[in-house]
Order: sequence, then structure tokens, then C-alpha cells
Amino acid sequence: MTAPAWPHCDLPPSLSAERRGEIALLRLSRPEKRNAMNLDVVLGIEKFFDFLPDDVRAVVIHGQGDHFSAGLDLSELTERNASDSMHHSRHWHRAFEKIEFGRTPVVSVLHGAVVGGGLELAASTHIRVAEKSAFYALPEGIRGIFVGGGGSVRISRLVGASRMQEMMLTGRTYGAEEGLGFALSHYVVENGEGLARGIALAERAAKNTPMTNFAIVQALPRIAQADPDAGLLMEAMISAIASSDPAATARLIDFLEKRAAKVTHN
Ligand code: 1HE
Repeated sequence: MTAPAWPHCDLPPSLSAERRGEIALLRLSRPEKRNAMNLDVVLGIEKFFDFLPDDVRAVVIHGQGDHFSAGLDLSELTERNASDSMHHSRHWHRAFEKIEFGRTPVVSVLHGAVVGGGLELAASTHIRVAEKSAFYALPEGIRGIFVGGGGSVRISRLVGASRMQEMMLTGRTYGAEEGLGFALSHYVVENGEGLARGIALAERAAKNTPMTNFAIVQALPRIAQADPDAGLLMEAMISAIASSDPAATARLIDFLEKRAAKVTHN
């Protein structure tokens, strides 16, 4: 049975989407090509985030079939000149920026190959849940190309430029568990359990106030990249705005009057 069409915008057949309460699920649906991303997919991702309904509070991205994504659809590359390739890369940048700096937290659920542009997509999400089958690689070096979906900014930020060089120079793969060591994986779960965990985490993040999530998604990465003086000033301003939100006051009173959950560690 095919999922009903996403009513908020037209998506290409290689993408499908559905609602689960406050959460929207976006699925890469091109398993016969291992969810390799052609321009249709990239533009579809951008459109999905452009037309995300206001009442969606978090998004989960996952992949159909045995792999999250084999990256760039390499069949598109053979006919492009340098100028086409540059503009093509800028499409990827725009689409993934909508994820990284959008209105909601975005969770990616990873399994099988998370390679090349697939890893660039995952790196633009805020929380990464990896099933044990997931493996990370940047085969661009082997293919005679370079990252073009924001990887040199986002992946190098996660793993460090040195490790990224090593991955690209040698084609080395890292597994889900190894990815925990450098934030490619935030969670590792059994095979087949990623989507449920990803949805649970998205639902958890969706319970934060919209203002706090805005600060975490929009402000925090910019503060982290700013010079420390400007960063601390931005932090003070965002912190003041977030804590003056009536929703924050209500939560603080709930805690002080013993109605809110304590922080627990199990
Ligand atoms: C593809 C692609 C693709 C599979 N573009 N068609 N990415 C890569 O270098 C990874 C290339 N793919 C692989 O290494 C393997 O396909 C996988 C490890 C991901 C999966 O292996 P497997 O055995 O399950 O599948 P398969 O038999 O290799 O592939 C099934 C089909 O998908 C086959 O097509 P078919 O017509 O023969 O059935 C493959 O050709 C096709 N396919 N991957 C096009 N990537 C913004 S810049 C980003 C730069 C990059 O992402 S570079 C990394 C590219």
C-alpha cells in the first residue's frame, strides 16, 4: 500500500512524508538506487522544509530499504561541466540549510550506507540515531570528486578536518558504534529499532518550548562559530529572550512548586 500524498506540497516519487501527531516523517524512497539523491530529491527536501506546516514541532528523516543513502546520484555527474556542478552544489547547500537552520529540530535515523551526500544530509540534522548496521564513509576521494553538500563545513565540524581528510583520502568506513566517538552517531540502537527511537526523541524535543528550540537550532550553532566576545553577548540576549517567554515562566513555577519532573539518570 502506498502512503497518502503529502498535502502540503508536491514531493517527487523518490520522497514520501507523513504526519504522526506533532511530528512529520520524511522518507527517502528510492531503495532501488539505495536512496542515491538526484536533483529531484534535493529540491524535494528543500520544498518539504519550505512548506512544513506551522504545527509540526519536529521532523524525522529516514530511508527506505537497506540503506539510509548512497549519496549523490553519480549518474548525474557525467554530463555536468564545472559551472553546472557549482550551481548543483549550491542547491544542496540551500536544501540542507533549511534542515540545519529551519523552524524545528530534525532527527535522522541511519542504517546501512550513510555515505557521501548521505552523510552530508545526516550532518545537517540535529540528532542522529544509528542502527547497528549503519556505516559512514566519504567515497568522494575514490570517485575523483569532492564533497558538495556542505560536508566540508558540517562533517569537519563534527569529526575534525583531520579525520575527514583521512576518510576522504583512504575511503575508510566507520561503524555506528565508532561514530559515537565523534558525534556522527548520537544513539546506537538495534537494527529495526531506529525509527521508533527517532520518533520518541523527536517527540521529546517537540515538548520543549518553541522559543527554546529556536534558540537551540538557530542561535547555538552560530554562537559556537562566533568570536567568543560576540558569542557571549548573543548568548546573554538569547537567554534573556527565552527566559522571558511566559511558557518558560510557567515551567519554572511548575518546578518550584514540585509539579515538574526532576532530572534523573538511570
Ligand atoms: C547508485 C548509487 C549512487 C548505488 N549513484 N546509483 N556514493 C558512492 O560512491 C556510493 C556508491 N554506492 C555503493 O557503494 C553501493 O551501492 C552501496 C554500498 C550504497 C549499496 O550496495 P548494494 O550492493 O546494496 O547496492 P548496489 O548493487 O551497489 O546498487 C544498487 C543500484 O543502485 C545499482 O543500480 P542498478 O541499476 O545496477 O540496479 C547502483 O548503480 C545504484 N546506485 N549507489 C547512482 N551513489 C553533493 S556531493 C556528494 C558526493 C557524493 O555523495 S560521492 C559518494 C557517492
